[in-house]
Amino acid sequence: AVSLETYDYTQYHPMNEIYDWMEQIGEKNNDLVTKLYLGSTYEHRPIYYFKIGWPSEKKKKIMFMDCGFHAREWISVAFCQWFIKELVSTHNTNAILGKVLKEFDFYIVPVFNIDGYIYTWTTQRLWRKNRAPFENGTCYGVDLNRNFDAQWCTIGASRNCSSNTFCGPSAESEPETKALAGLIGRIKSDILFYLTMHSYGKMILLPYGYKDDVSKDHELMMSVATKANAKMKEKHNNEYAVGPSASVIGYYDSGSSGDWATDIGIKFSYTFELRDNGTYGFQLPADQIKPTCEETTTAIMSMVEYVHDN
Ligand code: ING
Ligand code: ZN
Repeated sequence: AVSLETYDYTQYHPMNEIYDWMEQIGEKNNDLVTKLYLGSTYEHRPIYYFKIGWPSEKKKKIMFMDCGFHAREWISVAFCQWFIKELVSTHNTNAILGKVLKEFDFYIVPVFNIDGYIYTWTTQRLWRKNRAPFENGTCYGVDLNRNFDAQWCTIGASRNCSSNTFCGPSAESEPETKALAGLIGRIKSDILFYLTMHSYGKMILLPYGYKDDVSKDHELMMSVATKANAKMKEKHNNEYAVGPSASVIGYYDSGSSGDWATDIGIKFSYTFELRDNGTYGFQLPADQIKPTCEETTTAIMSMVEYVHDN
């Protein structure tokens, strides 16, 4: 078993270590952190999320964040762990964070696609989808970021189960999708931010992916993201591309969680594509975990602060 005191946030970790870590970080910080059950994966593993924030009389806003949608995007999983570590270890020394945790609850899913993540450690490093079998076990996996009920499978997704963008047999067909959409749907009126962390490409993507239209809060969303990007640049002189998904990526995608979150009324829905630009791609070297997580933390805290102050 891993120990929280010596847990190395600058390395990638296999799922059994992350499960250990989740258990300990919840127990050791139980005044601030609650570990909760989200649901089960296709292969019956538990998916957990963390609720992080101080108890309050007032109604709190929620910043919802998920990592590890896509199995091979290891930096995303490393980021959620880093971010949780930052929240629990710096709230005493960081005055802004102390304030933020009184008004916001962070809901964080550190590893969403657990079956896929394990598969990238044991069998195939570049696996993307979940591990549900189709057509008598001749092909595997639904792209969980094409399985949401947002113009499901109309564009930029495939009906072929061997495709990397297989949308599944129906919207929310997968237990992972159903669990996440269920939780978000129940608390959506309190969610101010929905952030979904992917890699790679160095982008902050705004709605929409399935059409050229933008969110009704587009101007505000752009200024929040542009400010966050500028703050991020101060950290390691790294900049991301900011803009609507369809125009920044250059193609359409349907059924993504970011579009779905926008369609159910969540105001600030951003899809992050973390480092890098393709030099290492999904296999980002471990020595970039620290700078990537530092700059991304800066960006996200800037977003919360902006909304907090304005
Ligand atoms: N990229 C995203 C993907 O799901 C994306 C890009 C963003 C698509 C937003 C649709 C909406 O394909 C990665 N790296 O997974
Ligand atoms: Zn992804």
